[in-house]
Amino acid sequence: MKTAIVFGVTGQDGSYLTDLLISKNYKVVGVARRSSVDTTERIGEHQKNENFVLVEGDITDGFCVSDIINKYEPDEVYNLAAQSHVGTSFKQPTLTWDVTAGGCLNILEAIRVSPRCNEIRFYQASSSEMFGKNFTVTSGGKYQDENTAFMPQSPYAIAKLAAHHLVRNYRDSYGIHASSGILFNHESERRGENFVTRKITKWIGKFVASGKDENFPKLRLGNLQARRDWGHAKDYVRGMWLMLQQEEPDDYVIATGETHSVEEFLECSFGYAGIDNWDEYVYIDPEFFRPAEVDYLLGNPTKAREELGWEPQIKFRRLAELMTEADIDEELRRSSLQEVSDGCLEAR
Ligand code: NAP
Ligand code: F7E
Repeated sequence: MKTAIVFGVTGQDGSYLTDLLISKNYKVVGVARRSSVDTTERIGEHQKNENFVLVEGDITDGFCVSDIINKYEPDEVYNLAAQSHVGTSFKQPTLTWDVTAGGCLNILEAIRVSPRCNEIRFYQASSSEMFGKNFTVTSGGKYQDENTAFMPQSPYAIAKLAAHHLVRNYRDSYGIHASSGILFNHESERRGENFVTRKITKWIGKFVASGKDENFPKLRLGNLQARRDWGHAKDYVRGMWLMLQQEEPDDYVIATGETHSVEEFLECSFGYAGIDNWDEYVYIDPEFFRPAEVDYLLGNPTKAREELGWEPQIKFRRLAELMTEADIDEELRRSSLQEVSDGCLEAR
């Protein structure tokens, strides 16, 4: 049985990767930082599984990272932990740097000094945000791939780029089997609620559960013109695993090859909920504009398709529908539970 350590196990990707690894009969050691509240909702079902171990750890603490790697003797290590919100990175740049760049360095160092250095395969969660304002232009259009130059636009993207270069440097310098997945935006029913797609579908769920109350507070958003290449997280964690099954480590773009604006996501998700006039429910709030924006992302995943055999199963429209449906169901369930509990209180 193979052992995998997943840093960032409580996050969106950590939970889907754990689903995948457990289904492939791995022992999974999930690392979660200490919190005053329970953060394990997304991995709840695995906690009873004998092949899953949850350990406390913070990637900014190098000794802690080293201890975990030495204790569990992993075959594979996935670094999904990060301060992953781009907007937040402008407000907390130092923390973002320490976690997102420094954390990756701590893991690489722990692997380098480990007696099992040559047996461990490492995955780093790199990001399309590293391309920032850059794209490659050909007769076929403009896109980003593994050869596009980086021009990061936020403290988050700069920290990710530092980590990306560290991975390449440790691979070249010490022969570590370390790969970076340059993943474009991927979302899901488990996406954090302050990323734009989930913020929209969560609002729709609550609005529908309110009975489409005309006094319901508007959805406050920033730049609706930004374009992203959005896929489903479940597909993307398969790409991570495939990278570590290759004989040689390398970097790969994982994307759907389609680009859509935030406005198109609004049209699609509101439309799915039977609301055609989405613009009447949205308030443009300067609070949600960023000091610097990434306007256009469109990934070219040819290398991943040809070398890993990776293909996305879920694309933009289906993604928006799945997320909207899940949030409507969840909010209707919550409000009916609330009605039952209110009824019980009244009956007392
Ligand atoms: P996420 O939901 O924000 O999860 C981030 C995880 O990192 C959470 O488990 C979080 O723990 C953990 N974490 C934060 N600081 C930590 C620390 N100091 N020590 C240990 N753990 C810490 O992000 P995601 O969407 O799953 O993304 C996974 C990774 O891929 C991240 O590195 C992200 O930057 C990168 N990425 C994401 C996308 C995307 O579109 N989703 C695209 C490209 C790259 P808590 O639960 O305690 O907060
Ligand atoms: O923003 C615009 C915003 O925060 C998408 C992370 O997973 O993917 C993610 O980063 C776009 C931006 O994702 C709101 O300005 C408008 O143009 O959902 P987001 P992101 O910044 O693309 C990359 C690949 C990662 O690596 C990151 O970890 O939507 N937008 N109005 C808004 N964004 C937010 N969050 N909230 C708004 O109200």
